[in-house]
Amino acid sequence: MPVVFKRPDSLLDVPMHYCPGCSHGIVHRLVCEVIDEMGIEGDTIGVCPVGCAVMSYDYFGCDMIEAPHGRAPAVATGVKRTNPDKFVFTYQGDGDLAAIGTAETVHVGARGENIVIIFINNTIYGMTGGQMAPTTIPGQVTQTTPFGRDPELAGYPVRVCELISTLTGTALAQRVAVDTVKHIKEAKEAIRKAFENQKEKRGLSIVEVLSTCPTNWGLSPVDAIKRLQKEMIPYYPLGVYKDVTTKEGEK
Ligand SMILES: Cc1ncc(C[n+]2csc(CCOP(=O)(O)OP(=O)(O)O)c2C)c(N)n1
Ligand code: SF4
Repeated sequence: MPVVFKRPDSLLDVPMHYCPGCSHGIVHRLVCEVIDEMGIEGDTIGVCPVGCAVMSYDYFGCDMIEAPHGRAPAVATGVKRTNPDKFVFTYQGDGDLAAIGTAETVHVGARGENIVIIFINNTIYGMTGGQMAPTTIPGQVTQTTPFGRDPELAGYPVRVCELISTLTGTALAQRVAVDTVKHIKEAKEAIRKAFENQKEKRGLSIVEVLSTCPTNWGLSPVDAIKRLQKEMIPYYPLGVYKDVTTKEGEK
């Protein structure tokens, strides 16, 4: 019988530590499907973040390296410049990328580093117990905003794709979600496009994935998906913010 669905070869066959209903596992799978389809497992080097995906080197079958909190784009820059023939990607949460790592993220776009960033936006610090992230939505309750995020006190959220799309060295800035089958398919296409851009030496590609953290949101996995749809997508519209390969694709 023909096999129609299987674990990607580059996704290691081990139990994951992520909570039930967490999006990290889905996104790992999409990255690995792209790596398999492009046949680049032996030529790919990933950079792990600090956050819940800190141990993603246990799951990705390609070479992986660990970066200090927020420094993944800087580490990826060094890895790519010394290994220009390899595919290099970072995998980062919103605390890692948009708080302590803001400078690194902006400057890989400014420099047009030929790397891929997979950005997991779950509007919260997951690993450390649910503190406010730069992406926390106004009114959202977290451990450090128990009455809801008040922009007068805590400022407004950072919209990463919009910000990075303004940089000349950015080839692709696209926001996707993993709440429905249709959106998961689109997310995979965006990740594929990002890796193809690296092959063609087009510059920085960032794919922002609107993701769930049921544990720190205090919701069931099903209700977490509903929150993503009702609260996150309206605040963080899905779409292509920059795509140097299609002028029409730009917002
Ligand atoms: C320099 C430094 N500062 C702070 C921390 C503590 N810390 C570990 S993970 C984390 C936030 C992780 O949140 P996020 O990047 O959104 O990833 P998630 O866990 O939600 O996937 C923080 C603040 C650290 N490890 N190192
Ligand atoms: S704490 Fe949140 S982000 Fe971390 S594994 Fe659990 S659900 Fe996922």
